[in-house]
Amino acid sequence: MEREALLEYIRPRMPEKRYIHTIGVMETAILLAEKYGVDTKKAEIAAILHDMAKYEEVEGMRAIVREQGLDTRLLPWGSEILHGPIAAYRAEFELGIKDEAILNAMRYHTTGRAGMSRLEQIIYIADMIEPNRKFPGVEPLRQIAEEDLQKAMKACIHHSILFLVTAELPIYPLSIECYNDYLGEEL
Ligand code: DGI
Ligand code: FE
Ligand code: FE
Ligand code: FE
Repeated sequence: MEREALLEYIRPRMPEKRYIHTIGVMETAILLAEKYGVDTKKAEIAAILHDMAKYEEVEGMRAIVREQGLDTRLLPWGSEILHGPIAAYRAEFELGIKDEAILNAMRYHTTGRAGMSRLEQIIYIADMIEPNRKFPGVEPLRQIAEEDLQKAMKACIHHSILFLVTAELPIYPLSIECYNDYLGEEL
C-alpha cells in the first residue's frame, strides 16, 4: 500500500497531535533505515501504522486478545501496552499486511523484546526520538541513533525502564526481557 492511502487510513483514528507524531516517526524511521541498510518501505509502513490502535476502547482490544489467541499476558494491561499488538492485528486482517517483519515492528514498538530485528529497533527508536518528542534526555538518544543502532536501542530501553521505575509504573515482562537482552551479559 502507498503512503497516502495508509495515512488516510490512520488519520481519522487519532487526534491531530498523534498524527503529527506519526509523521515524525515515519520520517525518522526512513532516515534510520537508509542509514542502517534496512528496507525503507517496510520502515515507512510500520511507522505509519504503529499507533493506529492507540485510541481504541480497551475492552474491545481485550476481546481481540481473547478471540484471536494473542498473548494472554496482555489482558490486565491498558491501551499503552495493548495498542501495539492490536495495531499489528488490524494491519494484518484489515489492511492485508502479511509481512511478519512489519507486523513485529508494530507489535513490539512500545515494549521492545529480546532479540529485536533491526527494523524493530528502528521503529522503537524512531518512536522515541522523532522531532516532536521533547522529554529531558532525548537529545543524547538522537545523537547515539546517528552513530550505532544497537547502542541506541540499549540507551532507549534503559531510558524507558528508568522512567517507568521512577514513576512507579508497572513494567510489562517483554520490556524487562528487552532490557536484559541489551545488557548482553549472562543472566
Ligand atoms: O504510543 P506512544 O506514546 O507513541 O509511545 P509508546 O507506544 O512507546 O509508549 C506508550 C506509553 O507506554 C508511554 O507512556 C510509555 C509506556 N510504556 C512503555 N513500556 C511500558 C510502558 N508502560 C508501562 N506501564 N509498562 C511498560 O513496560
Ligand atoms: Fe505507541
Ligand atoms: Fe516508544
Ligand atoms: Fe508512537
